[in-house]
Amino acid sequence: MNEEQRSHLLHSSSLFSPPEGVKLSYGTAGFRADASILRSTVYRVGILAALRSFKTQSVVGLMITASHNKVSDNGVKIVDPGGGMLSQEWEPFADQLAIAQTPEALLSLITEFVEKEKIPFDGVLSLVLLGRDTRPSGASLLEAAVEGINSIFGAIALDLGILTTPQLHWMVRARNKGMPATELAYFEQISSSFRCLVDLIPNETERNKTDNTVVVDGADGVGGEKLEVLKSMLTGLVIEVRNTGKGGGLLNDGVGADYVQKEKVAPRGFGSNDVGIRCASLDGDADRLVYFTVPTNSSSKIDLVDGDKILSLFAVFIKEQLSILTKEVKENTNNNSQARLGVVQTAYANGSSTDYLKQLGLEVIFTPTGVKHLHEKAAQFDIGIYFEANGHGTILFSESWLSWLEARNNELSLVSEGSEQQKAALRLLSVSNLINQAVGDALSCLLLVEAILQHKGWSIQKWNELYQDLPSRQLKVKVVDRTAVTTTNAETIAVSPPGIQEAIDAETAKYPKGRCFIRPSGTEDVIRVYAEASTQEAADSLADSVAKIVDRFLGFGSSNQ
Ligand code: G16
Repeated sequence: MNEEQRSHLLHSSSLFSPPEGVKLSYGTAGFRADASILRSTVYRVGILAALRSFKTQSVVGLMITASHNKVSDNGVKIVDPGGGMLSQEWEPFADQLAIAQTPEALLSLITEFVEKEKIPFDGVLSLVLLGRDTRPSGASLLEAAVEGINSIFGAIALDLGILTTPQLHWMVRARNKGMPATELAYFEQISSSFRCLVDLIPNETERNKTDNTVVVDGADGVGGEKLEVLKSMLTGLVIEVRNTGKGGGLLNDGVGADYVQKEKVAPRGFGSNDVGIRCASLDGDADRLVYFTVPTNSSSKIDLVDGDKILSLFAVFIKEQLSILTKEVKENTNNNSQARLGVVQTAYANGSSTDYLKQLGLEVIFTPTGVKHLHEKAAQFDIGIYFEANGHGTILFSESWLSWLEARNNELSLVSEGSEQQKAALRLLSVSNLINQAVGDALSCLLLVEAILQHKGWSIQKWNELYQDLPSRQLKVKVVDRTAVTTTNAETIAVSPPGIQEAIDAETAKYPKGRCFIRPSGTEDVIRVYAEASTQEAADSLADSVAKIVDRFLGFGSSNQ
């Protein structure tokens, strides 16, 4: 970096001093905190994004969102060139940048890092695509990000306005692949692949068995707004969107996938008129999706169809199509096309879902919470399906297997156009175009769920009967310092503070089919507690007792759930 660049950086960063006494870190999905303290962090992430683009000589993304968190929070994260999360190798640098106290300290960190990483500046382009959700704090934080990007000479910031998080991930990936990367291209791709899947449904009788209406809770966020646009491009599906954000409702307040999944109650705007209807809920930035039905008895909990069930539905469908395809391949050619299909879950996955997936003969892998971990593992399969119970997930197809599939489809269209095998190949190709290959995406997952239900002629009730969830309960506990809890074994064992895991084990042993773990949240200042047991009362009681243990070891003296 030359002298002019250094003094430009010093001047620019002097306008964005970090808040005193706050130490933020690049958590499960970037930096998140109360929006009022985020300007300096977002500015610095702007710098980081510009450097990442120079380093990779590709387009990267910067998203301003706090997704499921309350409306007064906000956050920022980087999208890597492939469309996934920022490489974890760069996270420690992000943490250091965020806490540098003075412009000089910041400059010295950047200079050192640029040298260490051998980041080229001359003659290469740096382009950062920016998006934000509908939070009121988004516009001013976006300005801070642009300032950060502009503080690095040669870096260009391109503001794409209000987007869902998965749309930005999709656009970054598309742009780097030389494909059209506009919002319209996104809508066209997912709506046309949905149409292909519906056109390939075996016969009219099957199709007509499923009611083609779904009612969607938009969490009063960006997802509802975008779904209104998408639905006008669809045929064969009727979508009613509620909580679109236009009726004065507050983002994520008694609405949204996180609320519905954790509390197991219907969101605002859903009630006795909706009993038995297929309903779905998006989260604040539309990267999560869960389904539910409203029960007859207004005081009881909803029937939740969570991320594990979405994963199972996808797995059943993909496996079915693969077996049609590979049966034919084995009979007629020597080509060994057996795709390696695997699934990835986290410790939050309901035990029954894991049993079910294993019974299907699938390889199941566990990772810590956070799409960045699941995505990495899923990418090791030819077809990798990953989902968190909270509804965040997608299906990844390897480039090499997709090339084989495309070639196979071309062959089949010459020798047996319209055969069952060719239809299976076309369905799998359509799934790969519909489902977001960059990150979990509620809108594309919604369309895939709807296409599969129509294909199978299943109601939501039939889908929900794939297996029966073990009763579970999740709680949050406020503690003095959540970093005091560290975990191992995909977050199922607490390593510190000493003695806490033994106390949890002793409590869990009292409950038939009991399972319980704790972990520090990477998006909220809390410890999360997850408990599973043979009855709902037992799961509630186990979660309560363990929350008290957490409070005893780390809390303020009284459980705050
Ligand atoms: C983010 C991550 C998810 C994670 C969730 C909760 O979701 O993308 O992978 O499950 O946070 O994380 P934690 O339990 O660490 O707070 P979102 O929808 O908020 O972006």
